[in-house]
Amino acid sequence: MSKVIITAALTGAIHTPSMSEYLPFKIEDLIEEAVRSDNAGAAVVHVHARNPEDGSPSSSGEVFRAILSGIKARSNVVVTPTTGGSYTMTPRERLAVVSALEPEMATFNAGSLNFALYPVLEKYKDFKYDWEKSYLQGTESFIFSNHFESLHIYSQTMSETNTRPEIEIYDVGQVNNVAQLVSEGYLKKPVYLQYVMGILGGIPATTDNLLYLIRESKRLLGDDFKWSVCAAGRFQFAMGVVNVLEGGFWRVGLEDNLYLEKGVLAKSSAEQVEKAIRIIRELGYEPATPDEARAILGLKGLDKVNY
Ligand code: KMH
Ligand code: ZN
Repeated sequence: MSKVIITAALTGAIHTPSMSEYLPFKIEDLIEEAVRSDNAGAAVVHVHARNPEDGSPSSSGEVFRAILSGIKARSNVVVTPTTGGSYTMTPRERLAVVSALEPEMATFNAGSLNFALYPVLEKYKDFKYDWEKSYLQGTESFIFSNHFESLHIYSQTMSETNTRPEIEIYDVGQVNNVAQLVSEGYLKKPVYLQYVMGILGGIPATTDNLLYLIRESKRLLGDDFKWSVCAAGRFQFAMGVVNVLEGGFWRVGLEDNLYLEKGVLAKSSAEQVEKAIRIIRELGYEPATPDEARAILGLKGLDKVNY
């Protein structure tokens, strides 16, 4: 039975510090979190940069370099920095990490959508930092822009740096965007997709929708692609199990879900990695090691990065 690639998404740009004391944003905490997730069995860690002072989303090349080189010094895990960044960044600012650090893999958001976080303000009232509330409220008028011109630039840049695009799919039409980019020669098969489910503005996290995404991907792209799923909040574990049973991989981590179980905050992404691996082992699957993930995804190797 093929190995399951488990990804840990450490912090993201969705959750803010006041939502959980365990959400890492300082450089040394992100490095520590990556090592813990590696030790727990993750093959890949997904990294956003945050301002070490106040935890606000950052596109700083220095911060990314400090995080990624700090992880590389202590772990062989595959590191996938974001090109999604946050809505406070321009497309060029979001992409800069790829040209600068030439990572093995980076996210590639395959289309535009509303990306709304403002409803969480019904739950969270008090904030430690003054940027948090306006950041969340600002998503009411946010369109996460990934039009074809930027998709062409992003894919060209990633082929120049031999960085594998981890293609984020938020809704079924974006699978067709990928097919278009393949037909234009901007993306090469076999592609690596990640279905991102349960974002307000994207496809809801249901089993039917996941099976539909897989079926539509096979119809449009053929059978030789690999895929993972990342589902927000309470859907994280249910969608992961379905996806593994369908032959896919699984992303967990505090970027997508702050909880280990109902009402219990996860103390780290590593706790969610451990839980996911307990579950897949009960089902007869084994997690992939970082090097097995490199072989499965055709990554260039940690010795080829620029950090
Ligand atoms: N933020 C997640 C919903 C990215 O960082 O470029 C999807 C993601 C994409 O992680
Ligand atoms: Zn992300």
